[in-house]
Amino acid sequence: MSEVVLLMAYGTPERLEDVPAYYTHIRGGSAPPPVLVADLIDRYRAVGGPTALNRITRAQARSLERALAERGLRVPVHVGFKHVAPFIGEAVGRIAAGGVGRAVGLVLAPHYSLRSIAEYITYAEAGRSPDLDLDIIRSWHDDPGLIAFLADRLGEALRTAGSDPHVVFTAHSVPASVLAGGDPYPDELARTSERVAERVGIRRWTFAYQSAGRTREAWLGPDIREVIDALAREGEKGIVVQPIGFVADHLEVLYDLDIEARAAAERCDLSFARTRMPNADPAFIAVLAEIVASRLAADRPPADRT
Ligand code: FEC
Repeated sequence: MSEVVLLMAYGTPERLEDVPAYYTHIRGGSAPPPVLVADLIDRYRAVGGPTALNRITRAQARSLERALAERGLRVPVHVGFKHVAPFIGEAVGRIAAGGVGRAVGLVLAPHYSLRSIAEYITYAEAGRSPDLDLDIIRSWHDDPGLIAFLADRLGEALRTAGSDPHVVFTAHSVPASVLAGGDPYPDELARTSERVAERVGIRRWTFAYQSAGRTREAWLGPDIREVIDALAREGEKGIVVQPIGFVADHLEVLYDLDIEARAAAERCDLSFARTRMPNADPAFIAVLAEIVASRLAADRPPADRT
């Protein structure tokens, strides 16, 4: 039976002209008010234009394909984006049309939520044909390789950050309504944070959400800006932020952390540093290759059957 890997990521608009269509897709087809579109375009401009996310995802896919080949696994790696072309459903449709028997799917976000990995699964299922075994990894938040990689990156940032900073782990917020369905997202984020903190041997750390949407509903908190204010009040002198929910340099890192959160820290006289993002670093690609290779070698766990 022939097998492929489907690597899925959020996607970014290639040009500023594409921002309205992108934003409309993120909102499930409902066009955002012009004021929100203008605000988003301003954020892209502030980081130098559309981000490199699509390029980074493609580089991660190429490197993953090579890393698998080095392990003797000659498996093509396809890319599908959630909000830009090639969309996930189209990628699955092409895979199915090619007569592939099984596709192992990995979302480039380690934590499961109804508003994150579950949505990727829904998009992928929509493109599936009955003959294709679509085997999507639901979560990799406590993969030992991921924890070791994150711990290395945190150690590196702490060594260069100067005097004994407080560590703030972050991830994208989601609407608080997910909790009613028993969403595992907060617990998975806590688990990753605890394991990384334990491995690095730090005691002073906090988890905060970032990038809550511009909608009326309640979003999970605390927000990183509130946490920064609280840490300053408690007498901390500086922070190192590690965005454990993201694996690439994109808008939510380059704007929400490097511009917005840094400004919040500076207003409180806190020093601000951030860990480097994984992108296509060979050590990170080795983590992905290990996760995918063990899934290719195994039957899917019952919990992941869709
Ligand atoms: O670099 C880039 O251009 C893309 C950056 C980007 C990433 C990302 C990741 C996640 N999101 C998640 C959930 C939501 C929910 C809504 C929402 C809205 C936006 C908007 C932009 C955006 N997201 Fe995103 N997200 C990125 C970009 N996201 C732009 C729209 C404007 C704004 O609110 O800033 C709200 C949808 C709605 O209005 O109904 C919910 C989650 C992740 C992390 C997992 C992942 O990477 O898939 C969860 C990267």
